Amino acid sequence: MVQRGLLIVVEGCDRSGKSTQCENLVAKLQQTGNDTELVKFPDRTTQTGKMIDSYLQQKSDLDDHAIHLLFSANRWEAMKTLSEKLSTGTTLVVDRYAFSGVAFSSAKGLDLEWCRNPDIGLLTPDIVLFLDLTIDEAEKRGGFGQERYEKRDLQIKVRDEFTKLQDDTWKFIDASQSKDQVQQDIWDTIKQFKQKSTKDGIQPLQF
Ligand code: 2DT
Ligand code: MG
Repeated sequence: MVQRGLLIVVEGCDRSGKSTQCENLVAKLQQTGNDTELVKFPDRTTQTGKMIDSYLQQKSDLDDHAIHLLFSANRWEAMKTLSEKLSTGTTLVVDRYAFSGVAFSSAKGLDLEWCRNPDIGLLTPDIVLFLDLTIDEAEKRGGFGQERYEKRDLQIKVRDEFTKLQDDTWKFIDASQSKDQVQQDIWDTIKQFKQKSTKDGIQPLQF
């Protein structure tokens, strides 16, 4: 029987280096012989993803609840494919997941518990790497972009909301370090986790 792949989620505020680090991690896992793929949410290529993209680029407006549900639907529609990949041995590195969904919407003022509900039942990550960076440090990295949520005041609230969501699957990574050091910390964390989960016998996938 094939050992299932790991579901590794990477979260953090904008400019924390998530996308670069996700690419590095995927490359490193592949080089060391692990069948691995990169997944990114929102997936802007699907029908829901196109609506999300237009909203983020401020080309369209949507009620806060409606966009929250769209982000969640954008994950739900991917679950069958992702779960098949995991069960056939592919490890997935996921750039943003339901934690971003809850952190951003609750930072906008929606009720935290309400925000959690639509994502209940999604695949549970094995490990969540949180790339932690203060908003001052994030801003020093060339400022935020032009998208709807890329604003200082909101980002401060988002970071705060993220910290309310942590549980024992979370590992905090100090994202203020050099790119290489962050990469090293992530690799050490993943290596340790892989050793431990193989020794303990990887648990079945949890929905
Ligand atoms: P990127 O900059 O990573 O493309 O993200 N977001 C993301 C939400 O508000 N809810 C969600 O469920 C997810 C996954 C975070 C685009 C923006 O979308 C926000 C930043
Ligand atoms: Mg962004």
